[in-house]
Amino acid sequence: MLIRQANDIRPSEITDRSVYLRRREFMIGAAALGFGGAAPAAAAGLKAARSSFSTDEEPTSLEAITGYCNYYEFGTGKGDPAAHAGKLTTDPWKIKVDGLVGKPGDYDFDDLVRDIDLEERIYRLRCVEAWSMVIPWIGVPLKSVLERIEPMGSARYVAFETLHRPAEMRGQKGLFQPLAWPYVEGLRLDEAMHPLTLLAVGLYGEKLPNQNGAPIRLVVPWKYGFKSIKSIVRIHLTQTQPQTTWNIAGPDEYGFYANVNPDVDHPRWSQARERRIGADGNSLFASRRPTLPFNGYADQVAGLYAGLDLKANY
Ligand SMILES: Nc1nc2c(c(=O)[nH]1)N[C@H]1C(S)=C(S)[C@@H](COP(=O)(O)O)O[C@H]1N2
Ligand SMILES: [Mo]
Repeated sequence: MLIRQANDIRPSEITDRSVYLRRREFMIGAAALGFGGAAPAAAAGLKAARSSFSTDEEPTSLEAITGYCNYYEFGTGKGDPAAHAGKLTTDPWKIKVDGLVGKPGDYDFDDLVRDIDLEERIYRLRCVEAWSMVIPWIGVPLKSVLERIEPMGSARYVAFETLHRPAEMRGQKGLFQPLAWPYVEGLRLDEAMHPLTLLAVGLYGEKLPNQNGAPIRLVVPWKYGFKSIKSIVRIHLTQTQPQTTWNIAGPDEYGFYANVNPDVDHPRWSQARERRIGADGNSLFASRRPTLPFNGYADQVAGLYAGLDLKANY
């Protein structure tokens, strides 16, 4: 088993994270003073100022973020993505943009994000399986990419697709397929345009590791993790609500909205509490922290759902 138990994080890793956070602050301070690129420790990484949307909670270790993953294209085990995603070719990487947009096309992924300032966003991530992490993403607001491709007035939803490439994604080979491929997800256009919605290209100051969705993935911090689709190859604007992979797999268990909601239990387990990986212990009896409505982002996003029955629209 490659994955160490979450409760055996070494003190040195905690120090690493504190150093990382101070380094980031130094960089941002330096950038403000006009020394942007001069911060030596940051020279190899992605340059990004930390967004004020960031939480000040302790980030989960890089080791846990990259070692404990859900990415079923590489297998259903938490360690499978770390073990097998290295195989994936992420350069070149094309993204098909189609549907109700003024600027459709097959884009090189860098062209879609070019000249948009990278930001660091430290977000909570709450998986529907009742565990959570804090991840220092680097990315761009999805809104700025959507504006670039010019959604038409008739567009109501944004649909996303992950790569289907069985030759490099071993979870897509063989008789037993846990999900229908390609993995697909979607958002209402207003959710997609919300300032918290991110297209991530990195984490912990470096390019995204393959197991976390290289080269580009969605991050929607107030929704269950499965909405945050990895390794995007298609962005499609539509008038009708798109199908989503986990809803196809279990319509009673996984809705289109999938807003984090401690008051709506999964049919097979409670969503009232969660286990913070690396912080809450790993045993069955370890303490769980309360799950917050909209994963703690209610102030920013609850207004998107005014008048919507959140129990019916889970
Ligand atoms: N293409 C694809 N995207 C995916 C998944 C997946 O299996 N395939 N898993 C989802 C789930 S369930 C979660 S919790 C998050 C996990 O992201 P992380 O492994 O980077 O923490 O990715 C989401 N995006
Ligand atoms: Mo998840």
